[in-house]
Amino acid sequence: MAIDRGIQTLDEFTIQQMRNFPKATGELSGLLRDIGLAAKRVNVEVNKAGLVDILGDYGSINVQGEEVKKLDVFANNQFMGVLRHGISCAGIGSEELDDLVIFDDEISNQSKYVCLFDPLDGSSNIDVNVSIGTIFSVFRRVSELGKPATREDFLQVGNKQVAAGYVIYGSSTMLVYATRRGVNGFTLDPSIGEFTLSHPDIKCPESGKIYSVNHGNFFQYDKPVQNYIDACQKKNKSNGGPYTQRYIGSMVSDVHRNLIKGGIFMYPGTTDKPNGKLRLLYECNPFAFIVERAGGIATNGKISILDIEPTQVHQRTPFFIGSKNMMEELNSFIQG
Ligand code: P6P
Repeated sequence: MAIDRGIQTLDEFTIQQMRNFPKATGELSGLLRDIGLAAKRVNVEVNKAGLVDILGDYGSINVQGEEVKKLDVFANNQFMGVLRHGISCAGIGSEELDDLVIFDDEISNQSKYVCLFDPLDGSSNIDVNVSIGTIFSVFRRVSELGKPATREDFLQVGNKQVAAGYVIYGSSTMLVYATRRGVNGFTLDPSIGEFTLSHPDIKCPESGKIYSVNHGNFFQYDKPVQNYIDACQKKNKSNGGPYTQRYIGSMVSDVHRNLIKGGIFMYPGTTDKPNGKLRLLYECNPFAFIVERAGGIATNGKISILDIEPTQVHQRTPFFIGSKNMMEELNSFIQG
């Protein structure tokens, strides 16, 4: 007799996915459940950030040279904590940590995966109540199990990711993650305190009418990028427009909106910062994996983000991501 269990929770969904792979050890499912738990704890603090003294600066500067917000540190510690004490992760890299943290204990050294995090992206928006998010990337280790994880486990090309996802702390709290089997979205149901499947099998619309870029840097962009932005502004009913410009300044929100509605997000290189601002390993790679699994495209303006061979944990890259047809039009401007 079929039992109607109602909407699937994240835990039920990951276990269902594991049942589809009889040889699965359950480590990846367990890792995703650990991330979901940490996200729920962060969500509580983000939702009351205006009420307690968790706002404001932590008084330190991170490796990026940016003021560290107290919530940044709290979020980093939550994700690092659940993974260090879980059974699925051998170590992490994080925007908030100068270098990698190898867990190096008997259980962790047997774990198959490593994770990279931006624990709270867009944290400069915390004090003004704009949506922020967590971004994560998961690799299978290339080093010998039973020994501590190594730098090579983390510096893998993006198309080697086994999973990637993000949490958006917005009007509702959502966790979206991708594996090679597809992209699924879960919305936190406060009545049961569980992420529940709300957006099964997400596909990025092939076309869109939203372009997302910081116009303040326009005159620092390369000419082809300027020409594409100019073309976006000239779209009308006769050539697939009119387009709308939307830029929240919180990448998780901007990319999530485009993933659902269609659109393009750009953080190009500038004359001041030729490699742009966004970090490859824990911002661009995970979103590129997610959006490409959903049918979109992500590049650095020249090659697929997922083909970039990383050399440093915090390296930056120009970033263009979104609907297939919009990315192909951008590429036609860049190719000239
Ligand atoms: P700018 C937030 O600090 C962030 O890393 C991304 O979330 C966001 O897309 C970008 O920076 C915004 O940068 O230079 O346009 O303010």
